[in-house]
Amino acid sequence: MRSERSKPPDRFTLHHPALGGDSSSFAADVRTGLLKRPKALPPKYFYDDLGSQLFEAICRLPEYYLTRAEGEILRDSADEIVCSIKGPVRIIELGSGSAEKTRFLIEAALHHQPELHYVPVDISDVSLERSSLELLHIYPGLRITAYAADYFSALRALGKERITEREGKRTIALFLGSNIGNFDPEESRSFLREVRSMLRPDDGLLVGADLKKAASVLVPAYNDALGVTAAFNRNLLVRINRELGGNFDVQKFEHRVIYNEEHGRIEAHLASLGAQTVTLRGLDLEIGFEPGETIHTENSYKFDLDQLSELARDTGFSLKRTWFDSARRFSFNLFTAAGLS
Ligand code: AVJ
Repeated sequence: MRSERSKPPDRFTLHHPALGGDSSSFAADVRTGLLKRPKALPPKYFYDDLGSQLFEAICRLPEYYLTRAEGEILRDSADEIVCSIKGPVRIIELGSGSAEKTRFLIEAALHHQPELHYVPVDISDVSLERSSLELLHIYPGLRITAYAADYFSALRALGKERITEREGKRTIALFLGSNIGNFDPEESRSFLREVRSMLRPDDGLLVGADLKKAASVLVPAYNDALGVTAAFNRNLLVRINRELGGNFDVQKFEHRVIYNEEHGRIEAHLASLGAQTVTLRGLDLEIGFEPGETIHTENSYKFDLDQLSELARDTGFSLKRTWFDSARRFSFNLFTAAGLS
């Protein structure tokens, strides 16, 4: 007799832990950000449905080396990475996006165990649903519990569910794609401490981090010739228009990118072409722009190995091992949870 595996829908659960709070926090964050001097908006709001798809297009651009470098590491080392955590595992992924590269790790885990519980977290529920159904279709041994939320709401929900204490398995948490680059040094510390508090000693956290390199390589990666990254950045204004009743003239804002050497980060801005006033009906707000005035929309920090091991040490982990692509552009860092003292 053939044993029947359950069909995808039975193996898939989607949670919305932050539901209700979501659109109101977008409104509040946009108000706060546009009243700041200099003006600034949080990058997590890039990822509406179109924004998520534009980001996937960015990952295919010739200038955006990060995705290919990361793919190279995973292709070569997924097995080694999974094997450095002993015993059967579950995989939690923070910011799973299309989860394309995660397949290497899922496959490596399924070489050693018949079934795998995968717990992706992403701010876009459309991406989550799409990628999860695809994965369930490919891997009959997979079960998925997905969380559509920002990182902090999801971590809170995961902590409450005590997911990492169940099934007698170790956890490998994934934070890939240099997503950590969006955080300031203090933010990345509070985030990693939060992750650490959900994990148990000897669990692992795999951190993908882009490495410091020449500005002549970094800047084009964030200011590509086709203008896809420019569209990704300006789509934030399109989203504000749609969801908050704004009247931004998107053509009157230009995508600007600099490498800030002092902070070791790429910065993205939207610069106002001329003096203009924008109305946000949903916020009952009018915002003036001077010619050339900017909205700071994103930081992408670049790392060296000292910073990464310091980051691990500061947050209850130790940096156990680092993998590189052949050109040493990108790094995969295995943080293991140290015992809490
Ligand atoms: C998704 C945060 C890793 O900073 O490289 C890509 C986002 N922004 N191009 C990055 C991004 C512009 C990306 N991360």
